[in-house]
Amino acid sequence: MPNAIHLQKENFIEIFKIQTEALIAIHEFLYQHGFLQLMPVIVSPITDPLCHSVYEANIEYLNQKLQLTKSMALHKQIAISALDTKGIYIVSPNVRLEKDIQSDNHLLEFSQLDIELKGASAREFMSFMEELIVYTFSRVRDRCKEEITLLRVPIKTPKTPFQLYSSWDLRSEFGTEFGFQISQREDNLFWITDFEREFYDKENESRKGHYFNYDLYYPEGYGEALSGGERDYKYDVIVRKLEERNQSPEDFAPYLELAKADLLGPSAGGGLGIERLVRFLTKRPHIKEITLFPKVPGEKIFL
Ligand code: ASN
Repeated sequence: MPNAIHLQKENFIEIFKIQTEALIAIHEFLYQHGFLQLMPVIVSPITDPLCHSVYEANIEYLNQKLQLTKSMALHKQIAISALDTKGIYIVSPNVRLEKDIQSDNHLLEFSQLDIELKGASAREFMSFMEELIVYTFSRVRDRCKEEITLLRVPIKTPKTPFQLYSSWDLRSEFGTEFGFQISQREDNLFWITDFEREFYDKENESRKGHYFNYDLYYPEGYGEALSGGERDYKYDVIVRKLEERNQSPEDFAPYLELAKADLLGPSAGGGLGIERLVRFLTKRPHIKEITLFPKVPGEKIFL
């Protein structure tokens, strides 16, 4: 009965205590910085197109096609543009029906801490996240002493500023699996910048094909922690980038309507995977070890 055995595994209490303290620390930090928390969007006519293909997760309501949220990237850009506030965040459930990923770091259903900072540059967002990570790690270390001892997972405070790498340099050094390779080599969190991906990440106007975006990585082989970017928000630029990616403007009609009415503005943001954060803090070999109801790509779902 392997399914039942999963629920009886030891250490869930320590893992969830660490998760609880990490989330409290994140809320504290964002509250101290004047951020507002919004509630998640679960279904909408639009969602993040992602930069890799997954099975569609759609439902229909009154003849309208609605998609389950893959990430709130578009909604949080719309929200920060609509609200007169410096920053927003959401603890947001995402569904991504992965096709053929072989990975210890992916779940079909997970939560991310989505953050968006009004008028920020990529660099400003990255520094802000470094502070948030250091605050969270230190609080968890102070408040979870017993759990850390029991799990034998000492928590080091990361050194800032985190090292910066360009995806172009790493690709030529390590090949396409560069993220995983370099994560194994490093011993502190680090950034990889400048990926060619979703249309909403801001392109460098003076260096076509280069982007003001970033992924945050954990060291010791734990892989990707966050992905995000500064945003493009001008209607003509967005339409051109959709065309370049062979994506249909109709699939993003309400978003384009807002862009056309000049209701999108400059911002930068990102999504930090909660399960990945807890996995790194508790040093579990597989991400499924930190959830009671895991949905692992390629495996039948029990609960
Ligand atoms: N790319 C999204 C963002 O920029 C996050 C994600 O998970 N796709 O916030």
